[in-house]
Amino acid sequence: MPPAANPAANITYVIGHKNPDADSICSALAYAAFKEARGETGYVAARCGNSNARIDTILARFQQPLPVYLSDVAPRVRDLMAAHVVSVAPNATCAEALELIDRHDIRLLPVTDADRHVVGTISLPHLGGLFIPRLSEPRHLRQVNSSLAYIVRALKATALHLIDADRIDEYFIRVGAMDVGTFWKISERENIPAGQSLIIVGDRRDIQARAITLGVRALIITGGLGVDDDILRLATHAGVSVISSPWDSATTALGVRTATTIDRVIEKQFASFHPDARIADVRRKISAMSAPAAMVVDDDGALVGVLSKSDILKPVQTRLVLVDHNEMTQAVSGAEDVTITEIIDHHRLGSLNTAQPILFINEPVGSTCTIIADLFRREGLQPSPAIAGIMMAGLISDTLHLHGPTTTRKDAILLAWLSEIAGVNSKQLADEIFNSGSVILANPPEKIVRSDFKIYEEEGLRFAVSQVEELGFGNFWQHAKPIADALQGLRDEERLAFAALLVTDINTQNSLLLVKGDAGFIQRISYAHVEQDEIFDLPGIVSRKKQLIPYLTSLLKEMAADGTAPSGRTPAPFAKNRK
Ligand SMILES: [Mn+2]
Repeated sequence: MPPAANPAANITYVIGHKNPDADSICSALAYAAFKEARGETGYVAARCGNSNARIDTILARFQQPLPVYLSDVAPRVRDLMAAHVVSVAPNATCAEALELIDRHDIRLLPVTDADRHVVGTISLPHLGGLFIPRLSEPRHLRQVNSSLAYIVRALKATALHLIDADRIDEYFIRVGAMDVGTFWKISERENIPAGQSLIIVGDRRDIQARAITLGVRALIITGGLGVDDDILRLATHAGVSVISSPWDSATTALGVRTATTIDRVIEKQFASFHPDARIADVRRKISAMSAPAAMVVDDDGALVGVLSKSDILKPVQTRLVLVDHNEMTQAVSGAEDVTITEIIDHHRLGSLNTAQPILFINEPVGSTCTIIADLFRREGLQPSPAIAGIMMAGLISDTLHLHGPTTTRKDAILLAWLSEIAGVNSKQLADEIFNSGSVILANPPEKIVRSDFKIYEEEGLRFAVSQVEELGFGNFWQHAKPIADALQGLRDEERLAFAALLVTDINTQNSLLLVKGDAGFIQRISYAHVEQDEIFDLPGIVSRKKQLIPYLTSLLKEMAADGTAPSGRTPAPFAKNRK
């Protein structure tokens, strides 16, 4: 079967992390533009989460589209199955099934009804059972389930006289090659009634006449011979059908048997999968099957493809470039099952591993957009003013307009370079970006704690740190209680050792940290409590990545060393099915 055309075959998605922030979206757009500028085709900017007010403001400012949304990139049955499959009707003959199997080199032929519903399957081994003689059952060997019309078609014969041509019945073949006397005795011994007998006979007037007198169902005259007019008249008068086969008697006998309808050899037990099922989920089932392939059936029960054992070994077509992250916990769902071709990032190294060597650029600068701007500049390529503006926005957003602690000299140099190309003043753009709406005012608490949320793994524990940037802490204090409840909900839902929310004041460059989780862990936090035991004052802390995560990690390491580590709620799901 020819491989199915895959619509995404030549596409590589450039995609940021879950719960995308401005840098994630902007770097995806910028890197896709960089690839295009280099003359590399097929790179498409993508995202795996919703936009927010800040991202909307930036995209509108530079008239860029929101990247394509991908919820899950895990390869599906539909990506690897053979579509456009040949199938056969349940009332087809073995000759027709065999011809399809032969012509299309099929190992498993689906049998479908008029609505494309799968009735069963046919394979060469199933058909073989019908044709390989079992001498202990001679009666069975003579049996043909067919109609005279099918027999004429299978033999490419000439119908000289047909009665009830389309009636499907159980017939028994006899070759009339022996004495007229003994000829019928065997049929009587095997209890085969005349009305179900098909007599294959050559140029033997005596047997032809005798068979007609007995009232057989049909005479099949072999060797392409005609039949005498008086015999034909006799047959017509007796209601016996007469067919002229172009083949000799032995070949005709075999040919008649291929006119048997397939209904007895249809294998009714077959595996079927939905086209949207993940390959990872069907892999074990399909390798354990004895059949060479499974049917792919849609919601209406109609056949849409066939997935064979060899299909699941085909290389997966989906390719990803990860920007602004390198940890699988933050990547789009299913990323572990597809090919990652490049990673461009400015975060700590996580636990990702790949099957092939890849281009991996990791640089401790303020934003991923900084790295991409640097790539443009080093290769002597000039981004369009809009893309330069997009990179400025990612850079400004991640570095708090060069005020954040992750800011490097390189960020400042490239922001100036981009500003020139975009024709945009960076201070003005920063004001537009940071005034583009308070996340706390614009969203319900459940969305606030998830708007920029990342899961980490350390010392075998999963935890999450979310961040919101605000102008002042006023909005936060007004909604602190419901936000704390939502954070508790997030911790329970994601089964985390703890969940934290870093609320950063862009004006003063200070943060508050709200924590829900293990009490022993919360007691370890050495910053001053502001309220209760869960809100801490973090003066001068604005970077989750560079300041907060290393601090939280050091606490977890201390606790592990003391043997007081909080109990991990559940192992990370991605860790167990690593290839
Ligand atoms: Mn970033």
